[in-house]
Amino acid sequence: MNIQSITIRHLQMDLLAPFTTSFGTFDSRDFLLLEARDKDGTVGWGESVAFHSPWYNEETLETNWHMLEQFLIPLVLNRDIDHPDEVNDLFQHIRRNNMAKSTIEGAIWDIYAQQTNQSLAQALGGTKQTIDVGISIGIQPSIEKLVDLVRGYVEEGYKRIKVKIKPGWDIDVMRTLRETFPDVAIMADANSAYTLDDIEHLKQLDAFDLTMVEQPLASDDIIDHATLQREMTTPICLDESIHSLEDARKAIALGSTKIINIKIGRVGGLTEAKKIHDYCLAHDVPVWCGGMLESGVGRAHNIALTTLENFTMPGDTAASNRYWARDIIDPEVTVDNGVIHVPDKPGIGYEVNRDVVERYTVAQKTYEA
Ligand code: OSB
Ligand code: MG
Repeated sequence: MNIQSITIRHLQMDLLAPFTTSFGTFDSRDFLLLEARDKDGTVGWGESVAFHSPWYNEETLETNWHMLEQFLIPLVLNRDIDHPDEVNDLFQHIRRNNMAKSTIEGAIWDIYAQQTNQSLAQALGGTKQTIDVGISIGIQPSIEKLVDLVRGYVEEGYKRIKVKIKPGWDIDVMRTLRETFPDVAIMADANSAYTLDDIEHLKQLDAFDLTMVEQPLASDDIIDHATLQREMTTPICLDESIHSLEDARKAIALGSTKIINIKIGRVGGLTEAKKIHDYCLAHDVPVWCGGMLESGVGRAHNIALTTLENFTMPGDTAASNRYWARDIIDPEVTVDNGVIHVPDKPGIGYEVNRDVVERYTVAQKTYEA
């Protein structure tokens, strides 16, 4: 591969319904879409999952654009690259900015898969033809509204229900859900809304047979989570705290996490995501693929990654129509009785619809070799 041009687009897409977490509400999604063109004309796509504001982590759409323009694109343009794993090495001396790195690395994986005539899933070493998916539901105005939503998604076939929690929207909510849906796999995601002072409070969750509780404590913590895990029977799953294989190794060694949520952007790309997957497989730690309210491009990357064997728990990669009136890919992602059929076409396996992309684009810039 030898990348000759890269176009960054800023897209703005309305969400069909607001999505509320313990750190804020999203009404629409602003993100960067990256298009890379190889010297042989092959085009690959990547998506930055950074949000408009630094709520989930320190990156934003603007910091990603800055990192891409000033540092990452110059490292990649006009350089001979044999395998996408090399991109991870090329970026190694730049600290963090993982979502920015992942944007470009994902596009190069897409090109590599097409040029070797494989689906992205195959290129990554994935074997599954279908993947199990769950759904993540934001904080609602009332428990009744939440119960209605959960009922609808259970009827649609989603294999696991994840509910956002925060102080004041937690124990009663989870109790009601468990009583209403005794046999459904249910979990809670706190997005770092608690501290160790809440240990006695959080322990009440143990009564509801939850599959796991995701990131209850600080986004940069792996010590207090180990303390909490010793006190709780519900497995803790880290999301925000894991940025690399090294983080995963340390968190597992400390007993801070029994399950890992892998997000491609948060860990700096597919190569690092696969390393974490492989390490967890060797250490009997199940993983699942998290979501960042992605458009079709990021969603396609998530689907491909989830075909690796240790993704044994349903992820957050729901159908396009759970988020968007019209996704930017053809076909849109559909969920059939809780599973997504993995495309077998070369690359990400979905066609980016340039007319739709155009409609959502508010800014763009091209960088040539
Ligand atoms: O913590 O997993 C999270 C959405 C925005 C920010 C953080 C998270 C989420 C989700 C939604 O849970 C997952 C999705 O449906 O894409
Ligand atoms: Mg999470």
